[in-house]
Amino acid sequence: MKLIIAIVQDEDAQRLTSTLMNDGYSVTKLATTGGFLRAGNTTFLIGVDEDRLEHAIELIEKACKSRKQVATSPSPVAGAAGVYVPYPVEVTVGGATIFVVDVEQFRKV
Ligand code: 2BA
Repeated sequence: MKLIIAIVQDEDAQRLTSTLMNDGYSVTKLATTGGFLRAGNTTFLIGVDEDRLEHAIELIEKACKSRKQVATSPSPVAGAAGVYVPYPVEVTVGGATIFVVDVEQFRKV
């Protein structure tokens, strides 16, 4: 068995939940926050048998779009006064960031 950890944008989370549930996957959603943008995103935990792993990843790919987001980041120290000046940074986020890890045991007790 494998555990998929998929970090997706909040905008895609509802659609992805429905898609996965309709195909019989068990899903847990966590409300998470990206370290760079400091904005909310959604992390899915999906336990799958190995023969369904690639199909699950295909569903994630289809449901998650990449988008541009603007973040306000502090610049490095400006001048000798040590003042931080915020400036906008445009980054392309997602579709999805996916980790696949081996599950040593899966038990429901
Ligand atoms: P954030 O950390 O908020 O990052 C949002 C987007 O900002 C990233 O999109 C990337 O395009 C950009 N970005 C991140 N760090 C950057 C940096 N140091 N300099 C310039 N741009 C940077 P994605 O790569 O699609 O990542 C989306 C979210 O997935 C991330 O949100 C984070 O929550 C998670 N993530 C991505 N890679 C990860 C990793 N290796 N480990 C854990 N979480 C990760």
